[in-house]
Amino acid sequence: MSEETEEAPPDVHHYQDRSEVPWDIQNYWAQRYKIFSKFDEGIWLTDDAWFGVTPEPVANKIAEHMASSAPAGCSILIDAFAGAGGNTIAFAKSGRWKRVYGIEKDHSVLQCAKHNAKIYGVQDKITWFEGDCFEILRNQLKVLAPYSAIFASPPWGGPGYRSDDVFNLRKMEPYSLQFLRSEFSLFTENMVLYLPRTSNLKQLAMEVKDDKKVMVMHYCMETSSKALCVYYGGFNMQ
Ligand code: MGP
Repeated sequence: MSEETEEAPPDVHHYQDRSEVPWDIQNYWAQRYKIFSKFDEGIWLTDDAWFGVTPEPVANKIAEHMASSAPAGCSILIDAFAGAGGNTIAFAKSGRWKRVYGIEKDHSVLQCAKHNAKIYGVQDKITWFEGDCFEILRNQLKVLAPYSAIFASPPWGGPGYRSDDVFNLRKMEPYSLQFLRSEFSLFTENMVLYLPRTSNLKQLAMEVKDDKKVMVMHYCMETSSKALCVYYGGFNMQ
C-alpha cells in the first residue's frame, strides 16, 4: 500500500510470522492468502475477526451471484455485519451497486475494514457505519429501504459451531435466525444470509411462508463447503 502511515489500534495486528499468532487462530492464519489474497500488503485483523472473515474467492462468488440475481430496482447493498471487510470489499469490487454500506459494531474491527478496503482500492465506493445494524437500519438508512438489499454474515457463536453435526439456527448466538429474519424484514425482504454449512435445513424451510421459495447455495473451496447462503425476497437465482 502506498500510504502506510495509518496507525493500527492496539488490538489490531498484521501477523507476519507464525510464531506471533495465537494458537487458536493459527488454522486461519495458515489460510491467510485464501482469506485475503493481498494479505502481505498489510491487511489488518483483530484476533476475533479471523473466525468470521469470508475467504476472498467465496466472497467474490457471492458478490457475483448477488449482482446477477438482485431485483432490477435494487441499487444499494447493505452489509449488516461487515467485520474486517471481506464481503463488503467484494461487493464494492463487483461494480453492480450504486453504493455499498458496511455496518460494524466493533470500533477496531471497523478500522480493519476501512483499512483493508483501501488496500483493495474500493474505499470510495463504501460508506461505513459504526454501531448496531438493527438501529442503523431503522434510524439512519430507512429512506434507502425501497432500493436496498441486505447481506448479513452474523456471528454464529464462535468456531464452536463445528461441534454440532446439525447447527441449530434457533439457538444461534447472539441473534437467532428468527430474530434476524424478523428484524431485517422490517427493512426489506431482499436479503441474503450467510450461515454455517451444517445449518438445519428444516428450520430454514419452516421460515418460508406461503408458496414462496428460497434458494440455499453452498459455497465451497477445495471440495468442501465453507458456508451456505440463503437468498430471500426478489433474488432470482437460476
Ligand atoms: P471454520 O469452519 O471455522 O473454518 O469456518 P474452516 O477453515 O472451514 O475449518 P476446517 O478445519 O473445518 O476446514 C469456515 C468459514 O465459516 C470461515 O471461512 C468463515 O467464512 C465462516 N465463519 C466461521 N465462523 C466461526 C463464523 C461466524 O461466527 N460468523 C460468520 N459469519 N462466519 C463464520
